[in-house]
Amino acid sequence: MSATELRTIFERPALLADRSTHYCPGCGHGVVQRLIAEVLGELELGPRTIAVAPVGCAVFAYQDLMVDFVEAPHGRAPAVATGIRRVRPEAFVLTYQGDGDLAAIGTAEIIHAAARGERITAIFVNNGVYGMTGGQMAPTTLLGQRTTSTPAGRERIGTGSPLRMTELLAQIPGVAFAARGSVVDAAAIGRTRGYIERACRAQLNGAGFSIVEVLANCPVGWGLTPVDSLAWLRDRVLPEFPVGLLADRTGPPG
Ligand SMILES: Cc1ncc(C[n+]2csc(CCOP(=O)(O)OP(=O)(O)O)c2C)c(N)n1
Repeated sequence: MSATELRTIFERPALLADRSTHYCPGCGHGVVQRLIAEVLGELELGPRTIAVAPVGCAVFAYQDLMVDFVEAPHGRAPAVATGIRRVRPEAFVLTYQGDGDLAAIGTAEIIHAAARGERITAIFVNNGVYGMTGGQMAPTTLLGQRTTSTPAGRERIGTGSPLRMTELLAQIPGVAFAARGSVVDAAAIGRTRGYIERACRAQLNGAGFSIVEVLANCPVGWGLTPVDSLAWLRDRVLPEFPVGLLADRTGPPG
């Protein structure tokens, strides 16, 4: 290649909106949304995708991803996605929720959608706090973690322990695929992309409910710089929420 020849090595995925991000500097949501845009594009699912957005910072998926969206506040995304899937069987149905929305406000909806084996794909961004409303404690907040509603650190007595939602879901027979990844570094982001692709394929194959939890950083909600928030994610969050495959029932019945 001569010195004047240029080669494209990095592009914005076609399904990611060409606009400035709404997110705070260093926020993990944008990375997750880029991965979704890449996978939906690769699988040529853009035109037939109907996604469901939640409350919280996660809601901005509806303006960042160039697919059709329905807004379902307060944890009801899996219920709304169920309705969409049933009246539009040809659609590819995706939900995008934060941990306050999925693991607190909408616990019943996600568990029963999984129990019914709904053929929907859930992307669950776990940043350990209620980001949009000011960094309050979520069910996923670590013990000892300071939040605006636990200023002395979360204590087991009174507020319980971090809830491993995806492990809970993984043991339900209707769950075809469940995995947890993170955005802590480039290698982890690559693995998370692979999980999102496998979860989408599980729906395409009619295997059942699929979910990918993504451990993400919330620098503002955690009161840390973006760099320090990634160190916290690596050193504190990952040991409490092990990444990896949690369930794969996509193969032929044994
Ligand atoms: C009935 C009701 N309860 C609470 C809220 C406030 N609220 C807005 S977003 C949100 C949760 C956000 O947390 P999370 O799902 O973790 O998403 P993140 O912002 O961290 O992405 C809450 C409780 C509301 N708008 N209405």
